[in-house]
Amino acid sequence: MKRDEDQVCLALRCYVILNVDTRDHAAVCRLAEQIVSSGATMVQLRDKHGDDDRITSLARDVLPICRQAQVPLILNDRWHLVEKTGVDGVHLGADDGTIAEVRSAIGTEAIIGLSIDSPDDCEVGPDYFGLGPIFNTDTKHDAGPVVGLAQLRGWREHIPGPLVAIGGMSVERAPAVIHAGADGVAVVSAVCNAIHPDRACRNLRDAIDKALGIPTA
Ligand code: TZP
Ligand code: MG
Repeated sequence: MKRDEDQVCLALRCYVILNVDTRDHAAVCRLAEQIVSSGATMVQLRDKHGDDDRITSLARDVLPICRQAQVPLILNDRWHLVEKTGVDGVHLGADDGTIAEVRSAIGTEAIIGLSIDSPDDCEVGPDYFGLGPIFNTDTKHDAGPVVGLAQLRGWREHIPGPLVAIGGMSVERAPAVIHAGADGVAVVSAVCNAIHPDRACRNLRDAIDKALGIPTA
């Protein structure tokens, strides 16, 4: 995928984060298959506790699944594994290295996302920003204060680039989040913990595309 803004915005629409800590290898691959064939536009592998070998081995098996569906695959935090695994990019937090350092290590073609709590955290250089938690979440225990829809709307014009909103996302909430200015929705539990992740993902994608006024593929 090219790193131009329009392409990144399209890829951010239905961004599914696979928390891999709680799933075995085969379950992660199964879930990846389900979501990329049900409308996910970007996939992230997130593992806060596992070692590099595990994420490397997962990335190598999930990458062909994503490639076949033409869905970019992003690693959370571990930018030092981007080149080794061949994934499309990395999502960084405030403590994960500077954008310049990461860019020079992973090259000009890789996608870099940056988590922000507010427009004050924006830096020059990421391909997209991730703002949250927009709503309460049980998934990230150290998440900052809830942003809410009103602040999202007010802050949008002060965030200089593609924006994905995260935290407590659901099919019911997604339209309001898009109307408040986000280019897409990043989600963990509403898709991955659903009884039918494929249906949950498809419904979410449809709601997002409808709110964006894009005919669903
Ligand atoms: N960053 C801010 S909130 C969050 C992350 C990783 C967790 C989102 O998970 P959920 O289950 O979609 O609320
Ligand atoms: Mg991080």
